[in-house]
Amino acid sequence: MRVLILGADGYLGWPTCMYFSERGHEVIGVDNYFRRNAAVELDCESLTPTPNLIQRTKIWEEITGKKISIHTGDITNYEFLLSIFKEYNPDTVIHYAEQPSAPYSMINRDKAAFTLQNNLITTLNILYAVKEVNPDCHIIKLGTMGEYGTPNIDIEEGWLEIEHKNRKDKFLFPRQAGSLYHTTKIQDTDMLWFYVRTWGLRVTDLMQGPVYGLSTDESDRDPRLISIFNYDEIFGTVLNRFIVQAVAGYPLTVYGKGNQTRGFLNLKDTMQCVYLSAGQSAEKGQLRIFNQMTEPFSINQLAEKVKTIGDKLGYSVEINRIENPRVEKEEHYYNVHYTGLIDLGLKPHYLTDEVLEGFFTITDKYRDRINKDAFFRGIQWK
Ligand code: USQ
Repeated sequence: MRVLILGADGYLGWPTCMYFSERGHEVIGVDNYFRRNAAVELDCESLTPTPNLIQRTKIWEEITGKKISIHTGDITNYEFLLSIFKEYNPDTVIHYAEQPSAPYSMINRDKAAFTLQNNLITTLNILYAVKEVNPDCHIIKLGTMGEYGTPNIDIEEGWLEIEHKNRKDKFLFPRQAGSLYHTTKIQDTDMLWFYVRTWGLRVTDLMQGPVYGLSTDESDRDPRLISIFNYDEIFGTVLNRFIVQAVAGYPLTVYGKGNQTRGFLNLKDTMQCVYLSAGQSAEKGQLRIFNQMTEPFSINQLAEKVKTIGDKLGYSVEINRIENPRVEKEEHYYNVHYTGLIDLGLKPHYLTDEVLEGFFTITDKYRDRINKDAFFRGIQWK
């Protein structure tokens, strides 16, 4: 495959570049360094020191002999994106190039507008470039489990069959987001579905839950290959934050009652899911949706797990229930169907005690870089 990875510098983007390259595919990575720059602006930089993409691809080539092509630029610029499509004519494009943070989208009007503009225009540009250069190119798009919200019914895998006045039809599962960021993902899904129906494109939309972890088989070869890893309130996901908080001796920040439940997955499983989706493409004219998670946990369950393992390893972990800065249900029904990726061949890495211990060990190596001021500033939804 010739794979174009948009958002190649990110937490998921760079490990995905290595994952495909390692398996013999031609990889082209593109990024505009939005996240790095935003993290500098907001004083919440990565726990891990990460060379830029050009430097990282050199290290990757040194170690493996494999090349990854890198282009720096913004894909909201259609001419730039089109030139990349024309130069490489990819079989698969993986779209990670979005503003990925719910809290970021809630900081103020400008950040909300940026999120809307960036996320929707990048998706639109990809659809147009695919149509113009090669309508057969498979689009893999990172959506989010947060598109569904927390409805009081089972969450199906993307679609819902509805019977109404003795007639039946299948629709996108009802979506109701909990942040403006999540709303843009719903809008993306709707846009993808429109162009799939209209232009007959092939699209896989991955409804991914919060990802955790710092280690992949590729990055474990050399610390310089490790991914960007945020643990701050804005760009860090909850379990990643809890581990760094535990290492720093900072009480775990459980928001509200802590009974919010989400579907989690290991970084290694994101790699597998995207790779399996690429290898077994959606059909022409199909919007294929997978729920990309491997285990549900409540925030309290995660905090307890981190405390148990952290205490065992000699950290003294405290749990602090703080007033929830977000507007979300803190107690709700949550039963998600997620068999599609297992059917494609996913072999999950579950959150065992060993996995958590390994996570503590690798995080501890970077403890001197922890900026405690980044843990909590209280970005309010209201
Ligand atoms: N939470 C805490 N304490 C914290 C941080 C978060 O209790 O210190 C709670 C939140 O209130 C929320 C849950 O943990 O109920 C998940 O929060 P999160 O920050 O880990 O995840 P979220 O903001 O929803 O976004 C992350 C990714 C996003 C992805 C999404 C999947 O940043 O890109 O789309 O996870 S999902 O959560 O399923 O929508």
